[in-house]
Amino acid sequence: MMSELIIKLNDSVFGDGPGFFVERGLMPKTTVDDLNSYIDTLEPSVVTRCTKTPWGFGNFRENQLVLNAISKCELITLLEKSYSNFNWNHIVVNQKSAFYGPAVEWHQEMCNRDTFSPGCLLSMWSDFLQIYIALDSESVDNGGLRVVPGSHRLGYVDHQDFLSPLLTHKRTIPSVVLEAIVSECGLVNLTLEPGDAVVFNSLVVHGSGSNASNKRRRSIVMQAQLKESPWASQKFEEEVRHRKQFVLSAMGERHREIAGDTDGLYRYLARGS
Ligand SMILES: O=C(O)CCC(=O)C(=O)O
Repeated sequence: MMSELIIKLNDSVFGDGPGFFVERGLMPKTTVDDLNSYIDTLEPSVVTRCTKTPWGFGNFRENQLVLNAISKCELITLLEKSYSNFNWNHIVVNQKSAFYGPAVEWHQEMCNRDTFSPGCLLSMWSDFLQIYIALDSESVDNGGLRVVPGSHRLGYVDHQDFLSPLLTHKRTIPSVVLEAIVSECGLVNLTLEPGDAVVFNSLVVHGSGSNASNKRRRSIVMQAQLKESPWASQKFEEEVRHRKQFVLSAMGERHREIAGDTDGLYRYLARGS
């Protein structure tokens, strides 16, 4: 099993393969059920704007109950044993609530390297591993994860600053770049059952659509740090400043548009104008 996993990681994830693999039933069904029941009791830490539907529940990397649940996943315990400096950078739950779950922008994980590992170089992309575990059934209909196979072979691609539907700073791949990448690599709409996992590298392009269906899409999104890397505090401070400043300036721009044109904005919708 150990050698099988290492082969899969070396070939499919870090080598010339698709950059990801799907591990069916990684988390046992009873563990998924227990985890869902636990999350149901939590107050969300992030909700969608206006509709106030839950989106996030904070970082669980020090939550013993969640750590126990993920320790039930054989592949994860094997990973922890295989890498001497194995660590979780983040373990979060993304919940796309029925009807109002927001889309996730198209990106490569490395675009946010100065948040999760400030100062690390792009050449260190294989020091990180993404693990995504579905806690609900998901497909493209309820905003399931979509990946661009083999996109890591293109290296790091252009990203632009982006204001997410939750009004947070994100980075996303410009549409012309994305079109070129997808026409070269294709696009996979994953269909996952609760407990199925997707293991992918930090350069694979991925994103997901909004959830307008009546089915919740909840998942665990984890990032493993496989090797130790130095923490550049100044880079981190700059990153935080940049991310805050972008949101303030994008919202300020919108504020000024509205303040300068209150009537015009609605007049074209009004009868008789
Ligand atoms: O929740 C999603 O659809 C995207 C998750 C994601 O960006 C990730 O797993 O790294």
